[in-house]
Amino acid sequence: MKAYDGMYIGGEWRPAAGTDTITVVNPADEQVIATVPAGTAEDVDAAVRAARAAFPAWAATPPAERAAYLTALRDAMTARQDEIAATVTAELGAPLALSRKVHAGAPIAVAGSFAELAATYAFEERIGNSTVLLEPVGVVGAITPWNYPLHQIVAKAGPALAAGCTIVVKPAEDTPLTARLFAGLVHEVGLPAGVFNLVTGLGPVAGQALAEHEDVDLVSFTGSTAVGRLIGATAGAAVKRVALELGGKSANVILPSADLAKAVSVGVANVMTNSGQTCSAWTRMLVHTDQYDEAVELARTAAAKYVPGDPLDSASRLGPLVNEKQRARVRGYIERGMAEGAKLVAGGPEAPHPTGHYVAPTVFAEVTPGMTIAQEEIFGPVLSLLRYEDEEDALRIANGTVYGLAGAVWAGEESEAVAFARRMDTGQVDINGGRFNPLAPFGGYKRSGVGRELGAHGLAEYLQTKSLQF
Ligand code: TXE
Repeated sequence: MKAYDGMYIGGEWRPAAGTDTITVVNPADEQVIATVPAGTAEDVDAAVRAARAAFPAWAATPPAERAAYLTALRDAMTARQDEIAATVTAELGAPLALSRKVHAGAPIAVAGSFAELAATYAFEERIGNSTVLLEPVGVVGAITPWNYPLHQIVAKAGPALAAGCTIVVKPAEDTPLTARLFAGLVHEVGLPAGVFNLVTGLGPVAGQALAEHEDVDLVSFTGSTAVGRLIGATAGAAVKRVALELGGKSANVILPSADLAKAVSVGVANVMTNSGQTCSAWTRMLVHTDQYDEAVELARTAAAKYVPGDPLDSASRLGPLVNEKQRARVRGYIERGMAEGAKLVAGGPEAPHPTGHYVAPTVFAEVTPGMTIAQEEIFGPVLSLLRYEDEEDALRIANGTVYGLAGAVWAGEESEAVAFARRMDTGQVDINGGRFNPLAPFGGYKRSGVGRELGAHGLAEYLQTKSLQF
């Protein structure tokens, strides 16, 4: 157990204003691994002041120099990839190989992509008789969740720094250690004091103080729809910019011409990865009625490979959920699915281990579009298979939730899948598997959110325009 001190504010680790702490628990064995300070409105105010003071000079720093800092950050994360992975595994419970490849690997790619964008983006353009300047919005307040602890921070800090904004990050209570590690790297690469600040703390205290702070120009939030609504309302009342990345209930549409075995096995892997704690997870698998029974069998077999176990054991493919609250929530959804008449074909609500917040890989068949498990975000290793009669039916089901974050389409010919994807009400669709592209915009249609992250579209969220007519 280690008791960490301080908040990273104005380029140094400063003592917290209060004495309260947050306890960090390893979800695999439920042991306390650390405490960090629980920041207050006073800490948030100090961090916002530091960010404000640093803003003019950082905004005036040539983009190529800002790019060089981002490259240095990418290199520092690459050099510390194993330490990042171990930290994420300790506080989130993700299997170590996943932590290394995705939890550390994705932010490395994202930092690199924003370095490239900072160096090449047209921060000034001539349109007719106007010169349009794209200027940084100012001080950013970033509130991040625990599901991808480092990626969520870099997906906000990357574009903020590339744009010339300064930033205050309030990371999730469950995963502050990864955030502190990142702040250490920011210090190591010598980013000017106040450009990046970190305040650990509780959502309704430090998070709310940051969202409400009058000197924050843009609030960028990723998390639950309930908190997103609050933050959106606060930002709206203050007439300030806001970006919200909320939940999802993405459809994985397997058209009859697809390679069914591949589509099902990749689809199951997509849902089980990170124990289902992924907002873009393809949690609804849509299969043609003629292939449905075969798909259910394939899904059952594929899910059996995700044996829950110690994330430090290289044989484990499914770690625990982040905390007891999430496990209770997921088990509640599984019970609800059973009560509403879905057919449990794998897993279930029973805990597979006496300690650790584990949930068995769970597959439901005979799920109908109106069931709770087909409409609400579960955020656990739970897959629902739905049946469709024809393509129009599949489209209706795919588009039939309040969410629209991601999705997948599989078909024999790519063009057939692309034609279907064009009709989906969602922000991102993977065709026949897809591949992570850090330059592609990520974000939601409908109630999945407001704004985009990643790539040039993500960068644009952190910029405001000024036009000069001459
Ligand atoms: O989220 P919260 P929770 C979904 C997912 C999950 C559910 C609940 O369905 O099961 O949300 O997760 C901060 N003012 N997602 O309870 O509370 C909080 O400290 C300001 C989807 O963990 O929204 C943390 O930093 N901030 C998702 C962040 O908000 C507040 C990722 C997210 O926590 C606050 C995570 C307040 N009043 C959960 N209350 C995704 N889209 O990827 C909390 N916070």
